[in-house]
Amino acid sequence: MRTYYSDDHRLHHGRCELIDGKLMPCFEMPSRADHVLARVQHQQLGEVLPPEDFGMAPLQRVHSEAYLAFFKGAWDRWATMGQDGDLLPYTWPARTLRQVKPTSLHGELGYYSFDGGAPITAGTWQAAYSAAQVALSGVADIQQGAHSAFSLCRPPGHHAAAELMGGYCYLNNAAIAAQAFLDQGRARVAILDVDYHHGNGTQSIFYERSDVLFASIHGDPTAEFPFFLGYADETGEGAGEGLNFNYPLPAGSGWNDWAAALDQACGEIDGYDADVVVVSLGVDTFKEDPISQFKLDSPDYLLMGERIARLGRPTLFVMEGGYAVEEIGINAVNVLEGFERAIKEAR
Ligand code: Q9C
Ligand code: ZN
Repeated sequence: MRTYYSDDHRLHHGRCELIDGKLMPCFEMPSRADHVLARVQHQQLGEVLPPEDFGMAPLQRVHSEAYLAFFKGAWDRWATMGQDGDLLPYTWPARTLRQVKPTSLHGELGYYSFDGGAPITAGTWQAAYSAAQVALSGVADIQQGAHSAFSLCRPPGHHAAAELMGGYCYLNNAAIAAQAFLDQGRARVAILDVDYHHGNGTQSIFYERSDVLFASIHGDPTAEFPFFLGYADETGEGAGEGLNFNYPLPAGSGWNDWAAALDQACGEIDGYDADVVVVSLGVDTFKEDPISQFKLDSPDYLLMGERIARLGRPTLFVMEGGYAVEEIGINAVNVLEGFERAIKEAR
């Protein structure tokens, strides 16, 4: 399969995040994408191509114009204030507070974010914009007949909602891709989110929709980020009722428990008869991941890819999390190699 990748991801390099009461270097760093790209090339997965530019319209199908304009312009406002450090929010409209949009930079930033984990730097907009184009280029490849494609997006996207950044995410690459598939004539899209963290942004975007099924396997939100979404009783609403599937698993879960949840999710995708599958491919389920609590090992990712292949549907893989930087390439590409191996064996 072909890989889509842009060097623009390097333009986003946050300095630090708050972990256990300390400011630590950001886990979501440029070398993550470098390791994945190096592994794609080493394993000769297929061609590596730069994204095409599909412009703002497909982003506006998922995110509001006001949110996009705020994100695009935030750094210049910050720089105009004489600042050059990372722009980070520190106040949010939580319970008892009003959902008003203030006019000051930090007021607006609090309004448009849900945590302090998504720093805006000078190049964050361009990096996130290009990551969305990387996702859209994978869509175009599949629309032109490819059975699968890999969008090596960075920064990741699945925590970003229509008008919220957070959890290292700004633009929801997988949601933008899913919406593009629908806009280009597909009727039913399934998003399978295998990142360790619940894809709260993606879930919220499609929660009341019947044209997108969302299934996510993740750390139990009673104990894990993002804490406030991702419970098993969130099944969708309105037209989307019965099309949202959360599989929260406890800390320490290994491949057997994880694979049982994957089987269930795949059963739902088969029942829905999705025209295309978008995989939010986070590999922070790895046993050595520094911020996660699952116990998957590198060979398990081959099996993950094989199981996804058995859905027998066109599949776009969109890179999300994974912070064990040395192994992220092996693990992510193992999913793709397992997928391709199963496709070849089925032929
Ligand atoms: N003590 C993605 O994987 N906070 N985002 C972790 C650990 C945020 C993860 C704090 C984790 C966000 C795309
Ligand atoms: Zn994650």
